[in-house]
Amino acid sequence: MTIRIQPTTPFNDQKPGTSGLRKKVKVFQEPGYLENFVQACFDVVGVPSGQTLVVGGDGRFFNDCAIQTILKMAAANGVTKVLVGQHGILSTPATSCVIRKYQAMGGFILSASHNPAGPDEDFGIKYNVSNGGPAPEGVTNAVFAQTLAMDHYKIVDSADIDLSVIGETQVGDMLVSIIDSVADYAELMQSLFDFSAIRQLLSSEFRMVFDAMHAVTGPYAKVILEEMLGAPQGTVINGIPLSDFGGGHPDPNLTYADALVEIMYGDNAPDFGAASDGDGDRNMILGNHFFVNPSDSLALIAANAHFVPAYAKGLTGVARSMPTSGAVDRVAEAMGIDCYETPTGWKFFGNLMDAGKVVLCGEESFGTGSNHVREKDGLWAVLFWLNVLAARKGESVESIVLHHWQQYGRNVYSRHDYEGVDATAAAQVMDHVRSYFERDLQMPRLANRLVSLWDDFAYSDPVDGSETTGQGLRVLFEDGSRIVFRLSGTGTQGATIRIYLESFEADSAKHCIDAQILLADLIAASHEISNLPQLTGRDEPTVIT
Ligand code: VG1
Ligand code: CO
Repeated sequence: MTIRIQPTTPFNDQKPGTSGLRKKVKVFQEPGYLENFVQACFDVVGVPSGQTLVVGGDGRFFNDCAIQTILKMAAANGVTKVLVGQHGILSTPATSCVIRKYQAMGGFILSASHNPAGPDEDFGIKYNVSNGGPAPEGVTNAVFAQTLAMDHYKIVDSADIDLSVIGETQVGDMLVSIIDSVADYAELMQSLFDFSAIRQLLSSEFRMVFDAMHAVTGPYAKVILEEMLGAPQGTVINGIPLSDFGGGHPDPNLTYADALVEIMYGDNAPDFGAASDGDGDRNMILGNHFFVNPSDSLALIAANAHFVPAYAKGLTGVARSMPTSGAVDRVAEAMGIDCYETPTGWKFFGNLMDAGKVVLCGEESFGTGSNHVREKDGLWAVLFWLNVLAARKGESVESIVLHHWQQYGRNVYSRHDYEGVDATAAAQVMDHVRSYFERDLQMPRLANRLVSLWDDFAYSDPVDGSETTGQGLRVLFEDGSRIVFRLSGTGTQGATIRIYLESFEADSAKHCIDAQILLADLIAASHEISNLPQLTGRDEPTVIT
């Protein structure tokens, strides 16, 4: 095996965002761009001998090319063995599962999640560490520093391998094992949930539909829902992964999963609908004419965990990202368990799970998961809901949510996204919020409420003590309501402003009222303190959740 030391020059824009490095495909296709980042990861994590690496992705355009390059670089960097999903396919949670099961040193996930795919769209790469979770900030910061100092990368000159055939082959001196993309993950799911109860539910009158949005979850959902659990053929729609996701935007929300929304809000709608995103870590849960807000879904999952075999023995604790509503906090309080509040992004949950402090985690952005892996997990959430629906025989999704609100009260919640905003205008919006509060120390009244605190959210990791700052501007009101402003860290074009709005409603007579109506005064206040409409020229959000 001849290792080639290829001279290179640094790129100055390889700082990983909320979830890895995401850029246009065209950027990743520039000579050395992918290679520099991969080499920086190897340089930072080191490659002790005898180690296994996992590589897979969501099947988007450039997935297979990138895998061939990574394999040649892994061989040159001394990796002993690589596990690759067949056709280069591994969902994000499946990659996490495989890293853990085979005690790999870590893995590369090739995905830009729900960002559109294709030659002119987005690509992404993320390194996950040996616990199966995204590299923590200490590692991603070190990788970024390393990218700024790159002068060479290592690669072997060998032919591309066939990713379509399960079995073993070699790249240089390194063994490559092409594995079934679904099997390990499906086995893990079977070990967590009551499959026979779900099978019974799916063979009854109960009807469901799962929208894989032409992204990675198609093969997983077909095997698990249709083959293992006996759901009728056709339960999984848009189930074939396409390199451009069929031209769609596989973000499971009310705007982009419009085909599913139409079915679930149409005549003769099924009892249960769900969708996942590009890389399979997000989920949207719908009932017949009913949308489950992801923050509520996390709270419901926690409150109903005793119905699910793997969680029946109780939860040590739960965690949510800061912008996620406090609905799960109320469940944790009632259960007498700890609830942690972290910055946005799954990398902050890993330490808490490894330390045994939390079992369930969630984000308002359609992400829920548990310590079964170290990523959020879309199909896991769907199976959780199915297990709960099977256990609470005959109850609809809507009635389960309404009963939950009756018991705990409702954390009325919404997120407004302004996508593709000019980056300078987005920065001005954030500055406007800061200066609104900085101009006098007296806490103002807004939306007929007294502001009790405003800050830029900072987090001190309770396990390793690491500090993270600048995670979103929070305006907290005395009555528990909140407005949060954050700039997205996953986009590739301009900026996305996220405004998160929350208030608490104890009165069940008001629980059926639309969140946008209940939050109208906070929405108006958010515009007043940010001057967003004037600064961005937008009067409507791109996406409302
Ligand atoms: C978004 C979500 C965040 C999530 C991240 C990665 O980040 O808000 O909750 O963890 O995407 O999810 P941002 O910085 O754009 O708000 V995924 O499914 O893109 O891997
Ligand atoms: Co995703």
